[in-house]
Amino acid sequence: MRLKFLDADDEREAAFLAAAALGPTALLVDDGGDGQGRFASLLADGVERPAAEVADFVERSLHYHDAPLDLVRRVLDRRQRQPDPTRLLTTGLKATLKFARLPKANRARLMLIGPPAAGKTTLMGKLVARGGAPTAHILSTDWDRPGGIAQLTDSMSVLGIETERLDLATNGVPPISAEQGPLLIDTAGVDADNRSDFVALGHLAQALGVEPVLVLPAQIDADEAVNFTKAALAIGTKTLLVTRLDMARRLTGLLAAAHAGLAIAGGSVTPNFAYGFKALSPTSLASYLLELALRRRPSDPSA
Ligand SMILES: Nc1nc2c(ncn2[C@@H]2O[C@H](COP(=O)(O)OP(=O)(O)OP(=O)(O)O)[C@@H](O)[C@H]2O)c(=O)[nH]1
Ligand SMILES: [Mg+2]
Repeated sequence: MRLKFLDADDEREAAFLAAAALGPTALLVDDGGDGQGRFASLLADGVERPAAEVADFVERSLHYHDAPLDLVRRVLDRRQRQPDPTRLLTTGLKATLKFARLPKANRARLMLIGPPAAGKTTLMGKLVARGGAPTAHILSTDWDRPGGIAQLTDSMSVLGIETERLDLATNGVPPISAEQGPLLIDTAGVDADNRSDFVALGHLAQALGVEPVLVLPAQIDADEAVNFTKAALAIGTKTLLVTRLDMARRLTGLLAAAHAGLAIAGGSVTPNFAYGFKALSPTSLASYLLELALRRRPSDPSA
């Protein structure tokens, strides 16, 4: 038996870390052709499985997440070379999707954009709380909607940070240089079909010298995710953050958005304001995808 110690602030974070670090704990074996599959032999360290069995498990897992077919095909192209599911999926994801790292906390100049209730404001707190960085400048465009900025100011004031209003309608934006510390901007939710809102955010990001980052909730469906991705790419967004990873049973939207061109940087795994941001690498994402597929419930139509 192997023991691994993980450092987490709550159970949601611990559950995510365990799934992302350990990967699938069982192997799906032949089900006698009834299409249901069943779990049997535990994956023992160092035990190699036939390539076809490994590929079958990875393929079923990707279909469980409704992964784009092109992604499934390209992952499975590597089937002969990888002895276990996590490695096959990791190398496949690495070759097929883009991954990125957020800039270090003390150098971050980011603007979070995305659909209403994506988790942008909650993520602001997680980013501010990263790694003992100098106090960030916090701006928000979400101040004319009842309660919009209040959620941010209340939480930021607990961290001793003042939130400034940013008016999207005016052309003048406060110049905040890199020497003045990190700069994080929260924005009001946008509709992917309303491209002028996206364009306005793009201009603002350029004027302030910040990188727009698309925030999507993990439960978003593939079509919506691709719509948002296209609108975000059109204003120069390169990076994707995914929230509510602790609540999603399938990562359909994440895979669709990444397949459409955004680089996966990480996600959020708790509703807590001050912690629970996790970077996602090909390995941790592969482990998490396989683990979720294994956890599927018998009531799932595709189980
Ligand atoms: N379980 C869980 N809940 C989350 C996570 N991130 C955000 N939430 C919850 O999702 C809801 C929406 O979060 P907000 O941060 O207000 O989302 P927003 O994008 O700022 O929303 P608008 O400003 O209204 O567009 C809140 O109830 C959060 O507590 C997460 O990672 N896990
Ligand atoms: Mg908000």
